[in-house]
Amino acid sequence: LAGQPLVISTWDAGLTANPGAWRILGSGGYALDAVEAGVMVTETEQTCCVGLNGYPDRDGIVTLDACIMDEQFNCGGVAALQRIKHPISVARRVMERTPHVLLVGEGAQQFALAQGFPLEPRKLSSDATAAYKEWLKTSQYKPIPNIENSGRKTGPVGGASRQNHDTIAMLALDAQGRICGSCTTSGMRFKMHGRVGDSPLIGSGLFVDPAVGAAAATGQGEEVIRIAGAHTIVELMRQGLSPQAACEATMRRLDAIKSTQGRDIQVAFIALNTKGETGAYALQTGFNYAVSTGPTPRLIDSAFLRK
Ligand code: SD4
Repeated sequence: LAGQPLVISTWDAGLTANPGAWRILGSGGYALDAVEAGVMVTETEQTCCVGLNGYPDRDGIVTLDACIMDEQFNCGGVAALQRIKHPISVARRVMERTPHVLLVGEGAQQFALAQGFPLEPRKLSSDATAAYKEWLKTSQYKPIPNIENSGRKTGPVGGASRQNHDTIAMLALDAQGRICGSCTTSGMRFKMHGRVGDSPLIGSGLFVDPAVGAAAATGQGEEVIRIAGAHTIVELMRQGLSPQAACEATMRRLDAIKSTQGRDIQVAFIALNTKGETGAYALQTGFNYAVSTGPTPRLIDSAFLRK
């Protein structure tokens, strides 16, 4: 008997990404195809900070991180990938066509080219150019919490239509009960060249266990890596916690870490279990996520820890 498909993704990018996934899920398709197609929408968007239109690192270079995981522990990722439009699809090829899980930098690009992905021009979007010029005035690396909040402008380059986040993570349950996940990002804006965040790391930015469920993260990647965020959430669900309770318990653990305490950062989690129950939780106000059980997604404001 076919179950009810569902897709959940981070931020308001989900409003356009979820329908991309739903076109596959709604007609009985495979969750893996859905989470790839869904975030490809975001990777293509002009007005979004995921993919090649994203913000560059401190050297002015856009470097992309992504990973994907299916319902059988197969997984693949790319990190610090340059000039390739769809890192999520390269991540899927790493999973399906190599004996490896993660390719980085030049090697990842070489693999992408060998797989037939076109090399895109080395060029910043006009938004990213303006933001980078502005940043160069002070050259301070300062993660801004909730810059991703769609209600908040990103200063000189902000705009009503711009989706102010740097990552989309997506989890999907298909009609056959298969759960898969994807995550793609341009990473923290103005990061050090070569810096890799949580988003391409299986267990940190994304984790899927077919017997339990899946989880994914967004926000300050270093803090997520420190506690292996997505894997921790899935393990707590294995012990019987709901997706919501597991996201909250993991966030409390993150916030209890000495080096994290008192720092003005944002981290957020989403989770999904095999019953189709969902959860989401953020460290601070400003995080939202999109859930679809049909063609039209619902955007939901997340609960958060620090009041
Ligand atoms: C990173 N987790 O590179 C990503 C950034 C992010 O919304 O999620 N921004 O650390």
